[in-house]
Amino acid sequence: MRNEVVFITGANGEIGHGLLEYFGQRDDVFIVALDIRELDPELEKYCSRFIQGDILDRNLLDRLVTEYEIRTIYHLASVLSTRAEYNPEGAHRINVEGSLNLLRLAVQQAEWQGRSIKFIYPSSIAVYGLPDLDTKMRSGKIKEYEWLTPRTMYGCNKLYCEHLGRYYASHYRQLGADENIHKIDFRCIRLPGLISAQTIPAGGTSDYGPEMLHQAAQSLAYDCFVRGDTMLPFMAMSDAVKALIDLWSSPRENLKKLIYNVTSFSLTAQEISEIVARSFPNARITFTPDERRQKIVDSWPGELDDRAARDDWGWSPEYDLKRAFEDYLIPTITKRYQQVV
Ligand code: AKB
Repeated sequence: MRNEVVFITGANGEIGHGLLEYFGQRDDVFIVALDIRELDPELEKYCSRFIQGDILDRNLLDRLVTEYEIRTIYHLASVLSTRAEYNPEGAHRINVEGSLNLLRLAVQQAEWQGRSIKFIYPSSIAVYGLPDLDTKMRSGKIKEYEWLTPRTMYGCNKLYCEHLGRYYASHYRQLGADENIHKIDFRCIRLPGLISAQTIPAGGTSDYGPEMLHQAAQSLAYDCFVRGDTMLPFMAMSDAVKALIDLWSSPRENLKKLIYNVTSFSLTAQEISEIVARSFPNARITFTPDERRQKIVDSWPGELDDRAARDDWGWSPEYDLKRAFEDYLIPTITKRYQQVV
């Protein structure tokens, strides 16, 4: 009998670190991990196998079918919002064609195994596109079906991949001869900005939150690229991992939706800087808004409505604002840079 394999793309990324650590502690789940970059040596012990490779390489993905019984795919690999704007077509290839390749792998696995495969997809607040700041300020908590008019390539890609997931879950090959085809068990969360104590993000537009914190912890100056009054929803990285695990383990019959908002706390860039300055007295934080990146965050919701996730699968973050900074981020980051020095 082959072991249950969880296949994780983008394994070396920020969320990948947390997920690998979680599954690595379990002895009933084997991880096959993929990333375009080398894997952080710290993570190697958690993987049955690591493959350095490209999600656009269909031959590589095809070979997996003969080797593993993949029950779950966590498709984390993507090009984030700021980076994607410098090469929109390249980002589209990775974010959309790459996702399609993974959905195709899920279908192949489902056919071989005669059952449906869980496909866990982290989407983003970038799928939303509020038309102006005034609307953002007036709109309050945004629900899953509101303002789906993204202004970034990354947001368009995430939204489209949500639709692809819905298609593979409900309508795949709907005119084909085989009506009993195993559909994909697609499960998606829309994540807010994430703040990790262990890793530093790259290429996103909500990055000012974690950047401020990590720079201050190293006594380095930070010039924030958005206005102080910019409000976004955020979440501690460990809660993002928790959400991805909780959604994975939830019985399918409890899930009334395919796509759920999840959030923890909302605060302004100024509020983050004040918390950071209180914890790191050497912090030097200034604000020089970059008008174009500002427009991107102004189009993202200030707050998310995650009632559906709470009702359907019991979503509840472990870290509210106070706990996130006081119990997790500040102590862990402090320790991290003390060790480096
Ligand atoms: C980004 O800033 O692109 C990401 C996101 C909000 O999905 N962190």
